[in-house]
Amino acid sequence: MSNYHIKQFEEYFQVYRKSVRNPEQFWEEIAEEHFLWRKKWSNVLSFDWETADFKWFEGAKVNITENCLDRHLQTSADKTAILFEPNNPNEEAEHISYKELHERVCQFANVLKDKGIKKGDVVCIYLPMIPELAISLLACARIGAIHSVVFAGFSSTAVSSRINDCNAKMVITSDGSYRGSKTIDLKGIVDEALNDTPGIESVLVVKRTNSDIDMKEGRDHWLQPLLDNASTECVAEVMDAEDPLFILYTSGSTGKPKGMVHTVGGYMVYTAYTFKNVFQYRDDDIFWCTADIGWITGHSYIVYGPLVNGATSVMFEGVPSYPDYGRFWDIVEKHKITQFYTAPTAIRALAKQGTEFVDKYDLSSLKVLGSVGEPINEEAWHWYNENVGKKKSPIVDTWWQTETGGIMITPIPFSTPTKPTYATLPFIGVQPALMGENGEELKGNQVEGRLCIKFPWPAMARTIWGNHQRYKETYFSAYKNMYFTGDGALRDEVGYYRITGRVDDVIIVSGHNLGTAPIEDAINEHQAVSESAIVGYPHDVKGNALYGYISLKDSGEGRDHDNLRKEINQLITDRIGPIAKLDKIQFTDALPKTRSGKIMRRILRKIASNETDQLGDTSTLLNPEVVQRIIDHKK
Ligand code: 6R9
Repeated sequence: MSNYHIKQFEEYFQVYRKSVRNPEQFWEEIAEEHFLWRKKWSNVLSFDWETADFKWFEGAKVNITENCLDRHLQTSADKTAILFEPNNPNEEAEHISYKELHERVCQFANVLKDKGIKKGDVVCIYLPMIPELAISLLACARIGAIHSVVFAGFSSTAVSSRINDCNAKMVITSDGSYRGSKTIDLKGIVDEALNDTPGIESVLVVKRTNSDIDMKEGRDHWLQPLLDNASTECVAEVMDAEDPLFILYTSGSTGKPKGMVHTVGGYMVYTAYTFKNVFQYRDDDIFWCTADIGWITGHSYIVYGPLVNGATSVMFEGVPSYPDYGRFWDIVEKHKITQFYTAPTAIRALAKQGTEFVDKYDLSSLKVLGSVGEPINEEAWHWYNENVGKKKSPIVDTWWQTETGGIMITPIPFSTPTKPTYATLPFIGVQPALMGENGEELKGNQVEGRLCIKFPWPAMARTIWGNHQRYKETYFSAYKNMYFTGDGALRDEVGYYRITGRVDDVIIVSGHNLGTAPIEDAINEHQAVSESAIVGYPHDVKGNALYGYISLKDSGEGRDHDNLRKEINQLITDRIGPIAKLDKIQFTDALPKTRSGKIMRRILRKIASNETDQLGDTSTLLNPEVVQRIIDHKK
């Protein structure tokens, strides 16, 4: 009867058919049987594509932390919920049981309340991958505050713009963070960000690196003494299923990042259900997702999905190359990891080191391998399959997005036959469509088009914080009655999907989405720059690297180009963060433009990728002669 755990390919098809034939009934059954609700819904789903309004489990009352924590106390209080592996391999790993996690979340939640945080307030979290990060998310959720995690590699400008966009009242940060052999001054970055954030009333600071930092009287508070005085019990706030759970920013093709809003009920059901099936999670498994909780992958598959299922979820503070390139495999062996979920960029970086490191460790505990964040190329797929999975562990190439909340296209391990570079088949309840140039749906197999989803699913983002109009325009206006993903995809002869990459101005570098517009805005701030265009080009480790074409005022007469390059990358680091730095910068006197004045990025992309034989007709450009000059001076 229960469709909660799918174990066979046949079963996948059966359940899939059922889920699309009657989605409401399907999701109602899943929701009813496997979650703790304070009150049942009055309506499973209502939606309107025109206004872009979607509601799941309307009328239901729930608190996600009761599903993540309280519910497991009777059956598995002593089971490890979070297994924390510190940056330094000589520092002991920390096993936090469900009971302890429950207490620590409650204490933290009481501290938040004590500092005036109430249901509906937004709390910005800027923390490294330490247990307090997961705990702070749950503490917010406990009292109905909305968390907005900002990846702790973002710059102070990126932090302040996100804080102001969602009007956060509090920041949770740490004195510093460890990343490999480096110590990063997180609190300094926050201090700088807060020069410009009128809404922030208080800052909670976790002690991690014992760095010497400034604490602003009245605003900044060390967390630990507050926790010490807080009760380990905190009644969970009863939330509506459609109340916001969190905001998470993602890059868009235009300037400002989009604060995607996820709500409690649907997100809970979908992340839990995908976690269980996509990773074939069983009770004694030790699940490790290497993402940072600053990204959606960490939200859904380090924190919520695993904890709702009562799983043991590993959190790793460090980097794959420290103290050496064997660190991931050392952790797999040490903690007997059963599911390992990482990004192609990490696989490529490790594969570059040969097999010396990976061969040293016993990886026999592994059962399922996962990949996420960008297309996985054939070579990386085989390296992963042979050297990590020893050709025994299926690779789940999972396609999804911040906006989708959970995994959307993926094999089910031990069921779906995998195929390198293919995300294979839609997950239960997911109805993909490929759209052609003229807005028509491409039916049948062996077609390639723009990937859309033509029926709502429980974990879809409900809006962009403070800008529903932008949500509607970005995702629901390209095609009628469907969600447009921004990705291109093809469907092969058996119906398997392969994601071919972004079709908009978002470039995925090392698995991080970067919008070209904000990078160009940062560059254009430089007083010597007249305009700029950023494109991606293939890179063997990062997937894509960034190539900047920059035209200078006065044609850059008498300028020191090396120095300019440094200044421009520094500006990008300051405005966005080091992940957005350009790999190559070419100065030019002009950029190729259409007659309507649009920069022809398509041509610039071809030049950056050394495909100058495929430029097509450039004669219709406003300034075709510029193209040859750019080719002649290519970096
Ligand atoms: C979960 C996550 C979303 C974009 C998405 C697509 C790319 C993610 C992929 C993949 C090919 C996969 N992407 N998974 N491309 N194969 N398995 O990464 O969310 O950071 O919002 O990025 O990442 O282009 O549109 P997010």
